[in-house]
Amino acid sequence: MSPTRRTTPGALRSRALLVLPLTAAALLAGACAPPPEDPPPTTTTPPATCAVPEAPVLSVIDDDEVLSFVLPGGGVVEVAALPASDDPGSATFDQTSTLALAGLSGPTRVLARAAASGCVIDGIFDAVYDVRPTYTGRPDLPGSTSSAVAATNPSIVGWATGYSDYSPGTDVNTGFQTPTNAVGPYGTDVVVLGNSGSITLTFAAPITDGPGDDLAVFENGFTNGTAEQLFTELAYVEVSSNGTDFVRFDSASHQPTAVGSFAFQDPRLIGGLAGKDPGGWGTVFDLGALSNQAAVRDGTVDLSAITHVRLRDVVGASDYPNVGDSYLDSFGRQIFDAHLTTGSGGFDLRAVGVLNQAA
Ligand SMILES: [Ca+2]
Ligand SMILES: [Ca+2]
Repeated sequence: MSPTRRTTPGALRSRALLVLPLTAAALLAGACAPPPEDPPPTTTTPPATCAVPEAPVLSVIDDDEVLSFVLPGGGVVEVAALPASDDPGSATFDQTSTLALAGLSGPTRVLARAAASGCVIDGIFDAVYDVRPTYTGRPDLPGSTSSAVAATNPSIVGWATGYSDYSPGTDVNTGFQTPTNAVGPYGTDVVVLGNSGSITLTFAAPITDGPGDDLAVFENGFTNGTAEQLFTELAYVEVSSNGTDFVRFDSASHQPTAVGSFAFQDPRLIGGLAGKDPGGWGTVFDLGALSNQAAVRDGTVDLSAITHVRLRDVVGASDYPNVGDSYLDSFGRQIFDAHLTTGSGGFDLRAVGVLNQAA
C-alpha cells in the first residue's frame, strides 16, 4: 500500500509521488497499517548475575608479582587491597585490571568485583595473600620462615590411601615406576613421574579446607651446603572431589634461565609447585587458595571433600618431550627446573600427607 513501493507504470509517471517527503510517506503508510492489537503481557526479566573476576592466588606470594584480573566475558573490574585483619567493609575499590603487590607486606586481603552495570553482584573475588619479599626458602636453614612440614610433624593426620592413575612420562626406568611407593606414610622410596608424567593419589578420608594448610607433598630434592640452593624437579598440584574434575593450584617461577641437568636452583624463586622443598620436607598447600576458581564457585569441586590429588610433572624446558610443549606458571612465565634428567627423569614423589581431614 505504500506509495513509494508502487511500481506500476502509472506511479512511475507520477514522479512527485515517488519523492514524497519521508514524513508524508510515513503518514500514508500509517494509514494502511493494521489496527493496534492489545499490548503483550508485561514480563520482568531478572537482571543477569555479574561475572566474578579471576586472578592467580598463592597463599605466600612474592611482592614483585603483579596480579592481573580477568572478568569472564569482559568488562571493567574494581579492585581493593587492605590488611587481612581489617574489616572488608572498609575496602576502597579502584577501577583497574592489575594490582602490583610492591609496597604491600604480610597478610593482605584482595577483593575484586565487576564494575556492575545492568547485572547483579552475586559473588566477588576474595583472597588473602601473605605478601613477602620472596617465595619461601629452605625450611631446614636457621631462621627459615617456610611453613613446609617435616615428615615427622604430628600435624600430619593422614596419608594417601591409594592411587587411581599413573601415567609415566619419558626418561624413567621401569624400576622407578611403582606407584604404591607414594601410598601410605612418608618413606624414602619414590615413584618417578618421568618427564611430563602424572599420578593421581586417592584419600579414603577426604582432605578438607580447614585452618591454614591442608596437604603436604614430599619430593626428594637435595640441598647444597647452607646455600639457598636445591636440586629439584617440580610438579603442578591439582585436586578433585569426584576424580574427574580437577582444579590446579596457582604457581610462580622467577627462575630466569634454563637449569641444567642435575643442577641447583634457588627455591625462593618458586611458589605453588610441589618439589620446591628438600627431601624430608613437605611443600604445603591451602585448599582455601582455590576458593575463587570457577569450578569451586559452581560446586564442581568441593573443597570440603577432596578425594584425589594429582601431580603433573613440570618438564622445565619447552618443546620436550613434544614440540609445542610448554610449562608456564600462572603469570605466563616459563617454569625452568633441572633438565634433562634421565633414568629417574621428572618429579620423584615420596608421599602426600594430610593436614586437615574431613571428620
Ligand atoms: Ca585450608
Ligand atoms: Ca627425578
